Amino acid sequence: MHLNEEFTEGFKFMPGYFGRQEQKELVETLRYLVKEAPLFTPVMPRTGKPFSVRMTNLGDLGWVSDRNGYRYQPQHPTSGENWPAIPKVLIELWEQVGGCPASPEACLVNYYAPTAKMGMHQDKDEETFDAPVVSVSLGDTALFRIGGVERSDATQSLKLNSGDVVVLAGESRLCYHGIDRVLGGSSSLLKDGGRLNLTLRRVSPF
Ligand code: MD3
Ligand code: FE
Repeated sequence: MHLNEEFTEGFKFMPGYFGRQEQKELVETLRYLVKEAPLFTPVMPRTGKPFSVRMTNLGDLGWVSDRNGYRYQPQHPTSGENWPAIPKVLIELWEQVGGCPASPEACLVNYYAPTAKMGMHQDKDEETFDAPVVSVSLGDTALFRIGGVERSDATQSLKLNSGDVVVLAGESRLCYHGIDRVLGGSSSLLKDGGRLNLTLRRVSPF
């Protein structure tokens, strides 16, 4: 396999990082946390067009999008409560694979129904790009696409399966990326199907 070398500098793909039992435990933890901080449907700035992906966050800061724009904030947009803490297993993952001396401040939780997708975008709302983004996929397989730092750059596709971890550091941190589709019914991990993606992030400079 030569996948990593074909991708941009700093991109690390770790297929099957979490085994089935660890995935089940993580989903149980997330089920509890999502009761505390329910999934919400973000909308596009200005237009108010809803995302097909539903979201929530864990940690000191969470990413939200509404008619006023994209930003990180300490509170859930509808309950006004602080986000729940990032669970220990995810802090340990960051420490093991992130190569970053500072702790993650945000864990964005994306839920994809089998029909959901995410258009090509860059993650640029953070105040530092020196920290990596660490992603965990759970549930149905997704077709992930990653390009370069310019929207017009060539792209490559990769299937993200349940339990896979991706680390986006270095140049890959600012590459365009998106989810073209979810392969409904490809995993039995989530009883109602679909896919969860967790992204651990650092927002503030360190
Ligand atoms: C490449 N999430 O939340 S995870 C996002 O599967 C996001 O839900 C996708 O894009 C998902 O912003 C992709 C893998 C990923 C995450 C962050 C990245 C790839 C990235 C940041 C920079 C470059
Ligand atoms: Fe992204």
